Order: sequence, then C-alpha cells, then structure tokens
Amino acid sequence: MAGKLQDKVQREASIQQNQVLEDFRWAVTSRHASLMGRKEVFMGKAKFGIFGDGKELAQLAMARAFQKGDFRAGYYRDQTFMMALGELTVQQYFAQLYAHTNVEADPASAGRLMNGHFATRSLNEDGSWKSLTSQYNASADISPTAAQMPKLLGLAFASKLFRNNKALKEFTDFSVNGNEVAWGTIGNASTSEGMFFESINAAGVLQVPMVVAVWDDGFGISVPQEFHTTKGSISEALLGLQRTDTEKGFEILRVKGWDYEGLMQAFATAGQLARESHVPVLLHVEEMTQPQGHSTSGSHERYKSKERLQWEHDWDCILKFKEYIISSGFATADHLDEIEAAVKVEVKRLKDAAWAEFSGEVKVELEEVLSLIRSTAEKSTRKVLLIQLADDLKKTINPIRKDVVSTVRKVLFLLRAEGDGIKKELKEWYCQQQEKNFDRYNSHLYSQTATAVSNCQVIPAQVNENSPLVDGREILQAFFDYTLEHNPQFFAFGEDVGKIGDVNQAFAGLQAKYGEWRVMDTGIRECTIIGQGIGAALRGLRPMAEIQYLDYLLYAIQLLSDDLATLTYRTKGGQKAPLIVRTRGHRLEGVWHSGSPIGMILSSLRGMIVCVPRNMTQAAGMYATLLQSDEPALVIECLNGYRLKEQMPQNIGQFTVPMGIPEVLREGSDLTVVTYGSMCRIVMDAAAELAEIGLSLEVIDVQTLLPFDTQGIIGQSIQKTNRVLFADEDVPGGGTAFMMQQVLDNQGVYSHLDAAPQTIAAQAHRPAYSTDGDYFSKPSVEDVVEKAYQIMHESNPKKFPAL
Ligand SMILES: Cc1ncc(C[n+]2csc(CCOP(=O)(O)OP(=O)(O)O)c2C)c(N)n1
Repeated sequence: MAGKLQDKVQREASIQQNQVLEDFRWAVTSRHASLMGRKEVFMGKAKFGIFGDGKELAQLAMARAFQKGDFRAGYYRDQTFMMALGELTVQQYFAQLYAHTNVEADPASAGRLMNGHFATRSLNEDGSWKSLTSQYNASADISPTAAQMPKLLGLAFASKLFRNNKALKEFTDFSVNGNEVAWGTIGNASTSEGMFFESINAAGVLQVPMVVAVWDDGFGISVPQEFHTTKGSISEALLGLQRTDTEKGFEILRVKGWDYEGLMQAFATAGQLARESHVPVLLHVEEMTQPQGHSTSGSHERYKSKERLQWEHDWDCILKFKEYIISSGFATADHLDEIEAAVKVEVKRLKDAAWAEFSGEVKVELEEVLSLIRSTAEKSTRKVLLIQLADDLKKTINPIRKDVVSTVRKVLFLLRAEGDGIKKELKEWYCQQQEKNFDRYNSHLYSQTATAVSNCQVIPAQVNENSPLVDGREILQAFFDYTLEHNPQFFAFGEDVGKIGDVNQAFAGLQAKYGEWRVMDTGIRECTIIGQGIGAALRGLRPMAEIQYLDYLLYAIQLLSDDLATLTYRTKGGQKAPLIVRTRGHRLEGVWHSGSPIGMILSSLRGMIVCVPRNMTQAAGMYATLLQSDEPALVIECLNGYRLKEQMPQNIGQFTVPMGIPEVLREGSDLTVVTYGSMCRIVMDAAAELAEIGLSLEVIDVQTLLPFDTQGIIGQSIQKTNRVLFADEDVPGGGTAFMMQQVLDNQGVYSHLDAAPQTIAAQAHRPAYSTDGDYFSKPSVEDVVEKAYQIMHESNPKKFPAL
C-alpha cells in the first residue's frame, strides 16, 4: 500500500531546480553552522555544543512537507529543519550557543537552554495566543531522550479532537478542521525508551496524525545499534504495527538519510497520509552520519571503527546531495562550490554578529563596574585590594556576567565596614543588576500574565440552610456537567473516565450526555495520558488528564517535571500548556492506594500549581479558578471523600477558590496546626477533643501547596498562638518540612515562637493495608491529640502534666 502511494506523490511533486538549490543552500548553511559551532566551544566561547550535522537532508524534506499550523516535537539535531522553515536564523542559532539571555536574540529559550533546543513562540507578550494556524510551530524541546514523544502524541491528538468535535470548529486560530500534522523526530537509540513505545502504541490506538521520523545513525553516543533495538532496526521491530487493508495501524516507511529524492517522497507521503486520513506514520531514516561525533563532550574516533568512519565520510548526506545535483544536471560542481563558499562567509558573519551582541552586553556591564570600583577605591581604605580585583576582572578572557557580578559582590563584602556614602553607587548598580538578572535567569517559573492564578476572580460558594446534602462526588459531577456545557475547549480523559465516569463516578453519565470527544477512556498509560494533555493544551485546548490514583503519578512524574513544569520557564513565557491533572490520594487502603508523596511532588513540580483540597466543594472551586487561568496544575482530591456529605452550592461551576490563600477552619489561641487534604478532618476531630480539656487549637487548611500562603496567614496565626505544628500524611521530612520551611523562612515567625516548631507525619514506610494498617501507618486523631498536648506540656507542665 505504501509503495503505490509513494509513487503517486512523487509524480505529483516533481523536483524543481530552484528547490534543489535552495535546499542545498540550507544544507551547507546548517553544516557550516555546526562546524563553526564546535570550534566556538573549543575556543571557550560556549560551554557545550551538540549539532545537526549528518542529518541535514532528511530535515529539509520534513520542512518541505511541514505546513502552517503543524507542530514539531523533536530533539537537538533539528537545526536544519528550523532554519529551512525560517524559524531559526543563523545568528539566533549562535546566540543560543552562547546563552544570550535576550528573547529577541534567542527566541526559543532566552539563553536558558543548551544549544539545539528549539521552540517557536506561541504566545504574544501578554500571554495571549497567537494564531497557531498562521505559523509554523515547534513545541519547546527538552533534553531527556524520548521525552518529546508523549507530548507529540498530544499535539497529534488535538487534531483528532478539532476534526471530530463540531463545537471546536470555530477555533480556527488553533486548527482548521484538524488538518494539522504533529511531526516528531527522535534518535535511533532513544527509541529504546519506554516513552517511545508507549507513545507509539497509543498513537496507533488513537489513529492520530503523527509522523515520527527516526534519525538513525547507528549509535547512541558510543553504544552501537545492537545494544538498543531488537533486530537492530526500529522499523523491523515495529512491523506488527503496520496497517493492512483490513486493520488500522501505522504506516511504516524506510528511507536512506542521503537519498534526497527518496526523502522528499517519503516525507510528502507521510504528511499527506497523516493530514488527510489521520493515519500515524513511522518514518525510519537509515544510514545517517554524525561527522563531528555526538557532541563536544567527546570524540567519536574513540568508539567508531576506521571502516565506520570512512563509511560515514563517503556517505555524508551533503556529499551525496552534491553528487545527485550534479548528476541530475541541476548545477555544476563549480556552481555548488561557489554557493558553499558564499554561505560560509555569511555563516561566519552571522556568528560574529551573535558574539558581538552577546559579549557586547557583558562588556558594557564590565566597563561600568570597572569604573565604579576604581572610583570607589579612591575613597576607600581597601583601595589596593579593590584595584587588584578590578585589574583581575579586566584581564578575564571572554568575560561573562558571573565574573562581573561576583567581583562586585566581593568588593561590597570588603567594604562592609565602610560608610554607605562610599559604596552607594556600586550598591545601586548591583541592586539594578539583581533585578535584571532575576528577569534573565529566574523569571517565568509561573505565568506572569493577567491570567495567572493570582489574578483570578474570587467568587465565594453560595450555600444556605436549604442547600441539599449530597455525596462529595455529586458536587464534582455537577461541576463537570456545568463546565462541559459552558466550555467547549474543556475535555476530560483517563483510565475509566469515559464509560463509567471515573472509578468514583464524578463523570457518571457525562460521556452519554456530551459525547466521546468530551469525556473519554484511555489505555493504562499514565505517562502518555499526561503527554496527551500537554500536547492538547499546547494547541489551545483545556484538557483535564486523570491519573487514577496519586500513587501512579510516579509513572508520569518525569514528564510533568521535565516538560510541563518547566515549559513557561524554559521558553521565558513563549509557550504555555494549561493542563489540569486530576488525581486522588491520601489515606485509603494499602501501599499503592493511599499514598501522599507530597515531598516528591513539591520538589519536582515547581512551575505547576499544586492544589490539595480537603473536600469536593473546595476541589470544584479550585478547578473553576484553574480554568480561568493559564497555569498547569495538579489537583489531589481526597480518596476517602467521595461518599462524604457536603452541601451543594447554588453557584456550582462558577464559584472559585483562590490559590495560595489558606483557610482558618477553626479559631484558637494555644497552638496553630497547619495541614491540608484528608488530614483536615483528623486535625479538626483532634481539636474538638482537645477543646474539652481547655486546649485551644487554631486549625489552618493551606488549600494549595504551590503557591503557598502568599498572604502570611499562618504567620499571623502564630503571632497569636506562639506555637505551631505542621501535620500531613507524607513521610517525615516531606510535605511538613516544606511547609515549615516556607513559614520559617518567609514569614518571620521565629521571634514569636514560645515552643519549637514541630511536625507530625506518617511513618517512613508505605502504609500497611486495611483499617488497622492505616491507623498504625498514618497520623490518627490520637497522634495529633498527643502531639499537640506534648507541645503544651513543654510550655506549661503544671497545667498539662506529662502523659
Ligand atoms: C533520559 C536520558 N538518558 C540519557 C541521556 C544522555 N544522552 C543524550 S543524547 C544520548 C544518545 C542519544 O542517541 P540517539 O537517540 O541515537 O540520538 P543521536 O544523538 O545519535 O542523534 C544520550 C544517552 C539523556 N539526555 N536523557
């Protein structure tokens, strides 16, 4: 089937001379950028380099088949593709190599990522969407091998939704009838990763317009192919996925990386098939080379045989391209040499321009500092030392910002005993630079737009004595019903979410009501569930991806951490994926159904909002807030809360819960207890018991852990009670340690404390099974009562004698 289709496309797209010569120009432009890039690293002007040499021709073919509105999710070899599309200039290429922090200089990452990490900007400066269908799109790259695959699935899946859900037809800035193809690139060795196989399988099941091109150069750094892939060939290994006349599956194409016509034909075929028929395609590009080896970290002569090196030389795709051009009569050898010579000059000019701009900024700062230090030295008793520091700084070869700023800080430290007048100007300079450097290196961990969660409208839940008491899950069900009706971009998916409406039935009946493109089941594949959500969110949709139990978040934590949580930061606000991850956790039953690994989450998901609602009303309010915002979030519902009774708010779907604002659940005067999630009820029960003996607890539900208490409500409580206990169900030193650090470091409470701040957490092991297992593994009411009492005993042993 593939053969016939390929022939047809070839006949339609006969190769033109001007196209060939333009492609040649791009190929040699990219190649010389690679060659010069490596030299820049060895000259000490950049720290590390990884380049796209040897992969040029296939990328030109991919660029030819790529259309506006399409998305790429690829890896660090794709410079030729980006250049040929006009999405990466040579100057920008070098700016990234030098880590130039200006967005204009390096629009992909503003100097935040190693070279070879590509991205287009999907957002305007105010964070609003650009018209994605009017531009070429590259989702922002990450370094972990194969981690581009899950979001690739999502990018392709979005086309499926846009094509099949009529309510989405109006969103023409995101899609035109789902005609967009998601193009992936991956190295041959990286196809060994689980993420690759999981994504490929899911794409076959979902039949999404995804083309995966494998750049096969026979190695993964030093390790040859036979260590990576069964039968030594990914297209062989995946043959079982090949579609047939009667069965859906993948189209699998093989082509050589030096065969210009073959590549053009294969990519055109793949693009057409995916675009028109939503058939996923695996395009195995074999016999690629790596002329300069893997990266600047090593040399391939150490592990490639002489024969292999010779073969790579002889089958270099640009060499073969030249032979093809000459033998086809498109140009003479001399003409090609002329083109290449001119390209080389131009690449060098643009490289030098990038360096001049990058180093020029630092030079200005350096000169300012030298003059400030010298003038300060004249007035200082430490003159000799200051002049020495200035001279040392002046002598630095290829100075960077660190050299300048660290010298200033050393000088200010030396001047610590001298009057403010002497160091005023230097200090002012340093303060201004701190602000600028924060913007350069530390901004955009979270959204900085008007739709950041912090700007969302607060609408209280309306509940009165007539509000009916219902099961917690019914509150969520009413919320999802409202949202599905009012927000066409919203859809929910996950294991058992569709037909039965999730294992706790919060979506019960909603697939029947809104259809399979709004509420859907997936295979058991947590990582690609998240990838599916990230990709769809990158394309303007509002997905809610469900992880059935919090314990299984581990399968997806790498992707959440590396991709979703870093997205805004690593593009400096150039892309967003406002995915909501819904899950349920805390206490229920046993090792894998009652986890509360909050420390793990907090350490790995900075960049995401983390909500820990104590009940389903709060959860519904948090979802409403998140849907107003453009930030990605994890919401952990209480596993044991779906059947507990809550009052149904009249304004379900509309009321919101503000993020970063704890709620005081009970006022008290002796001890502040800070907690969240399922522990709220335990602590409230303990507070009621302790009240009977005259001990007054103030109970605070933090509600969200990221952001954490942005208004210092906990600190205000401690000023009143002078004692604090942090309680949760994580391991000791997990979530409680985080909360304590936040309060001690940021809220200035130390001087108000009359007793050591304390924590209460679960045992360090996973929870044992059943009710007794829970009692002896997780903090119980008695544990909280005794711990709180103990703190009071230390303060006043007379009133509270030892237990
Ligand atoms: C998860 C992960 N493991 C290891 C690495 C280190 N690493 C970077 S590239 C690479 C080899 C990749 O080889 P291949 O997929 O064939 O791509 P190529 O570089 O040859 O184009 C390795 C092991 C990484 N980036 N991510």
